[in-house]
Amino acid sequence: MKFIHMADVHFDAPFKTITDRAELGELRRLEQREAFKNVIEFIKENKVDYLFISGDLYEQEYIKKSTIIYINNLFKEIKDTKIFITPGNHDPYINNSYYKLFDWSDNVKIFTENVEKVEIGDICIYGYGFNNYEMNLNQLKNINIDNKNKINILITHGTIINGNELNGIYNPISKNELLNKGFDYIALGHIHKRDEFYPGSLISMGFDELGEHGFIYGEINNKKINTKFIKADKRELKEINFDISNIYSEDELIEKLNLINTENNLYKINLIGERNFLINLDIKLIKKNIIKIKNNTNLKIEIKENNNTLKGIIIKQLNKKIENKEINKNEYEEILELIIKIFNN
Ligand SMILES: [Mn+2]
Repeated sequence: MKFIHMADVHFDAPFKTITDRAELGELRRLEQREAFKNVIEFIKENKVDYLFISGDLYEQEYIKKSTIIYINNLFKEIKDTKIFITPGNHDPYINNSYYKLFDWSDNVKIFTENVEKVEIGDICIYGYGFNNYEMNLNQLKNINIDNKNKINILITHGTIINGNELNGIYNPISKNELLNKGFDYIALGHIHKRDEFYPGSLISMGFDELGEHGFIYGEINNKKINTKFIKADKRELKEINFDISNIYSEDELIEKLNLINTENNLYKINLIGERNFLINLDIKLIKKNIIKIKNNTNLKIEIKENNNTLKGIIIKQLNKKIENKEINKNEYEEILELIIKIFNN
């Protein structure tokens, strides 16, 4: 049998913190649809039997009914694929959830907080999901695999805990207990970075999710499992440091930033080093693949300028003010920056 394990699509997420560019949220939501359609196309081409969606398919707070219709129409296009969805902390199974209210395609099974087992031939699929935005019920303890000769699969959304204390509000799951149950495949969601239980978010949601994003494709033959990662997000988010110590004006900085080879990826630039000028960048003047700029530079402090020029005298006065704690570091830097700006022009 062939399956796909995906999670954390977060349909209709606003992508507010990812960027300084207002229009990028909309663009990224279109790319989210494109990545999801890539999964559907992959399923059609490879005649995949099962699609496991391990929570956070959409964001309850922002999801539009039109998006639910869009998702469901794609599910209808893969009628021979059995789809299992477990609600997560962003799309919990609550009273006004579309999971409850919407008339989903016949090939879709949505789990609730109660552990359920669905048996199809020699395959047993166990699943449960969030009943609210927070959940700590340890439903896993209620699961006992009754037939180890079958292919036993678990689908849920939660946090793997290495120790014994099951603290936390996002369905903490003991790793030991999980491994001792004896599942053949464990399909989790929640952690957006891919690892042994998690496929990672389908597309990157922010600069804490660098690298490739997509889904897991698996084949099970005679209880032997082979899985591989398939990329679905055409872009990667990347973050680089950019030293501006040898740059002397904002125009020059813009020119140099626009020379960075971003290819098709999206960049966050951390400006570092000592600045020689006031930075007040207009992101519209910078190439569109640079979507966030963080100013981590330090003001070049010309404390040595202690001579009897007008500039030297003013800086000397200012240095006294910070020594006497009449001004704080931020005020000091602000004033110093202004002095430098006036004298350098
Ligand atoms: Mn998530």
